[in-house]
Amino acid sequence: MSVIVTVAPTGPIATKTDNPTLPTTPQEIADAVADGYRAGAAVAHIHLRDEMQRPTADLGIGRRVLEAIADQCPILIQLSTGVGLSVPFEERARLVDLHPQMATLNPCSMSFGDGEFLNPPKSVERLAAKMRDLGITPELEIYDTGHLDSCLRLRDKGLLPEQLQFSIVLGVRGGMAATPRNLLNTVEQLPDGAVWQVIAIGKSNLELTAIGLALGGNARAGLEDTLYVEKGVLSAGSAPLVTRAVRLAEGLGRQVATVPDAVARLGLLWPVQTA
Ligand code: KMH
Ligand code: ZN
Repeated sequence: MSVIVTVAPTGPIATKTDNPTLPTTPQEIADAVADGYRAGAAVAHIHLRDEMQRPTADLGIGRRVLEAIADQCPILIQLSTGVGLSVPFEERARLVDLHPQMATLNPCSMSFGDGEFLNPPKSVERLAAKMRDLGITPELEIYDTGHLDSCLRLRDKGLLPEQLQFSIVLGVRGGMAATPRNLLNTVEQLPDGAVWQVIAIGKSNLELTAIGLALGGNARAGLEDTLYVEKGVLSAGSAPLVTRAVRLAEGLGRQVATVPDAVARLGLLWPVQTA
């Protein structure tokens, strides 16, 4: 089974002070995505920043980022509706009006580091229904086992597509710790046929990405999840992290998915652009 690699160049938290190569302007984000695409990524997970580097759900900035990416490469777009802890849910949810092929769906509220990540049940249901109606594939973010149960309830209500796609998020303070045991425990509970990847935050990023690949999962790579390419060495952008994930996959005898491969595996409803 091929490996879908997702590049995640900019998360909600780090700034250029943490890593000067973190992209924050639309052009910088697009350039980082294009570098990730050339290194082997088929999907781009996108967070937006305003001119002060703050997370934003501004539709104008979103449009500029998507246009700048499309100018450079045909990578599949997955917009984060997680956006950042400071942005209210309804603003975050409006991002799907930009019609990405995919968007994240965070099923539950939780503590997140020192803050709170608010995803009220009825609002999550409304967003899932809107994504279903727009043909946008949700990536379901699982930070703890109860989150998987919540997703399965959404499925049972007819709010999710047949092909389920999960991210198992490990290492957020407030969610599961980044341990092999937590990863395995979650993988074992996923429904048959689900597509999944590991999002390993922080210093266990490499090890848990490798274990996820060995277990048959996909991989996510980029400065959103770790700022370092090896212990004590800041990564010069996200491409070295994508290259590292590609090497891991190939070392395990797994091929890296192209954009059309990823469209087929993820059951996406949108046509593929060709370069
Ligand atoms: N930032 C990660 C902890 C999202 O953007 O909606 C999880 C994530 C989810 O990437
Ligand atoms: Zn994200």
